[in-house]
Amino acid sequence: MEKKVVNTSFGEYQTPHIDLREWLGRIEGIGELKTIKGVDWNLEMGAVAEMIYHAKPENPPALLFEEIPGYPKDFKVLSGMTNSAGRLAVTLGFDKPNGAMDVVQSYRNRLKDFKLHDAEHVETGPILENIDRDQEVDLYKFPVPFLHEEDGGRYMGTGDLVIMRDPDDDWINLGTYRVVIHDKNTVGLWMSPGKHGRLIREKYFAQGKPCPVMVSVGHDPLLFLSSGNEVAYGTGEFAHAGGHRGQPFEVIEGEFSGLPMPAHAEIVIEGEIVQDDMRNEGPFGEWTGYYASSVREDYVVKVKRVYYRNSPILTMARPGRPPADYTFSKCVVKSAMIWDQVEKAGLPGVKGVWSHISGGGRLFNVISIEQAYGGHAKQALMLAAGSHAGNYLGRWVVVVDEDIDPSNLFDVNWAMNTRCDPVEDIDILRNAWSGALDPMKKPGENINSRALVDACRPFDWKDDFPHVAESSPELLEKTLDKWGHLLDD
Ligand SMILES: Cc1cc2nc3c(=O)[nH]c(=O)nc-3n(C[C@H](O)[C@H](O)[C@H](O)COP(=O)(O)O)c2cc1C
Ligand SMILES: [Mn+2]
Repeated sequence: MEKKVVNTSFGEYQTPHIDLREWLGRIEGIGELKTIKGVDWNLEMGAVAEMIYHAKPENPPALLFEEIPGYPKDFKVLSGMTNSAGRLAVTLGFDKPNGAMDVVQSYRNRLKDFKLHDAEHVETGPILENIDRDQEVDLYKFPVPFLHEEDGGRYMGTGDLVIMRDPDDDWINLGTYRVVIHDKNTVGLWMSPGKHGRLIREKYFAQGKPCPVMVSVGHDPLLFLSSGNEVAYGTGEFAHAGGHRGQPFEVIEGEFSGLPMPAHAEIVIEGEIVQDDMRNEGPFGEWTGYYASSVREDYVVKVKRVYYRNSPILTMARPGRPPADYTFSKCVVKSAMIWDQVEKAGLPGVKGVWSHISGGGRLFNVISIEQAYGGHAKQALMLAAGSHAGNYLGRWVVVVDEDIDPSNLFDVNWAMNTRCDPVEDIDILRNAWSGALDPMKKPGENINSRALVDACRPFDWKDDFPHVAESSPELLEKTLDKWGHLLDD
């Protein structure tokens, strides 16, 4: 791989990082890795992650669980990979940020002129260090966590990459979809209607064929960022993550399916989804903060191969009542993607986008604009709600003026309280894309409604709108100069 030296404000790196292990060294270097020994896979790991991510929503470390009881000493689990502004910046190769909006800006700037890098096929790599075939497959050899008390099983795939090939157009999709262990060589894979993996599975099934699939459950977090967020249909997420990396990811073809796996992944399972075996899947504590999808029958994957590195690291993302161990990073990437998509759809004057953590990066999205014409605010609402990144399982979209920081919930709420006339300024969209995880939906219902909230000053009399009762920047500066010391104690 080409090595180039890049100076970032973190220091000098040989970038990009080659794999999860090199990346772990870097985040340890910025003081954001916490190693914890002796935590049990059975509920403890999930509860410890919840405890830390709830207690320290600002800048929590990544958690590396080591010496997990009942497992080989060198098998590890990693939680909260990208869940801070600093770790996101290291992962994506940005300068040291001043908070979340800085990372949103950098990500969105990169997307303006983004070049995809298709994966490069290689013959060998560390993922081939160990291969279990057919009858040798035993998924219980890994310290897979049982995450929440009411879960229907041990979820091996949470911070995962589900890898599939479109049988018609031959592109490779990655999606992050939950994977539960049913028995030593069978897993359940839940993909919500409309997700690319599910559309692909339906194509194989329509042809009467099983659907080949691979799941990486330990890998470079850069891949997770592309896999777990909405990249356009037909654009391969390997190529998308390679675009961020500035060079291709190396992939190796699997023995069973020929699908590509990251050459530097930690653990990859390979097999096929079959039509003639259905088993109970769920419930699972989810990102909305509820056990929202009930137990139902779903298709399963028959696992034929397991590839893993020596001393493997399983990557975990534990959804649950927010904030969870991945929600911050989801919100950053989501905000930047919505910003990029509304701009590419022609919206001018966007000052910021923030997808709030309380909504899991989907349910409460705010866009701020500098209004330039009547209807501009409504256009912003419709595009933010309709963009591919902002569409699935949304609820509230709010547009605010440029003086409101969309990530500051207090100020957004103040704008809603003072610049919005509900009868005029709230529109309801019906029959929008939702899914089983929506706690407001009955089983089987996959659509919901949206509120589009215009919390901007009314454009037609914006200049006559009451002035904000706060000191002018000049008076504020003078006051700070003379009296700022009063803030010191
Ligand atoms: C940690 C995490 C877990 C997720 N779990 C699921 C899941 O179980 N099923 C699902 O349909 N989407 C899930 N998603 C959302 C999808 O990964 C996301 O919508 C992504 O865009 C799917 O890829 P696709 O656009 O190629 O379908 C999850 C996302 C994250 C970040
Ligand atoms: Mn996709």
